[in-house]
Amino acid sequence: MHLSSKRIVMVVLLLILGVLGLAACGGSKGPDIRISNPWARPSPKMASSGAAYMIIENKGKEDDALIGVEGDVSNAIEIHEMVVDENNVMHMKPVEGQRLVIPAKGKVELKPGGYHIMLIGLKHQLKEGEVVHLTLKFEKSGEIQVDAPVKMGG
Ligand SMILES: [Cu+2]
Repeated sequence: MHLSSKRIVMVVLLLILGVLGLAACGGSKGPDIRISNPWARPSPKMASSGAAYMIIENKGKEDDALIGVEGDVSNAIEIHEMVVDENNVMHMKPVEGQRLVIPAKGKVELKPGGYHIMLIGLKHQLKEGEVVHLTLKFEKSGEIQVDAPVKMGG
């Protein structure tokens, strides 16, 4: 008798813990993408391309990936990274497969000297004060609109 009531108490405790656990994580699964501090660099006169930066955070429990960016500011938009070659010279190149993984509970910072969104074939010079509208495409989270103000530095 004593033993079984102890057992019931245990079961009730486990149930309560289970409910609390579900409440704590909101019952949500999958990735949870947040974009912060988007900005674009002013482009020098005559420059044919520009760059945009931001912090992409994934507060969810599943990886996601940035798989493309669209916008009407330039003829094409690519996800780029910086790499150092055998001569210790920095180059930029398109991210392999145009797929930038944003790990669960992690973040990827797009910044000068690192990952960036390359605006290729600018339709006009990017001047401080204007805003670049971009549509980020994620593998699981779908499309996210971002307004990146043109300014010096992040
Ligand atoms: Cu680039």
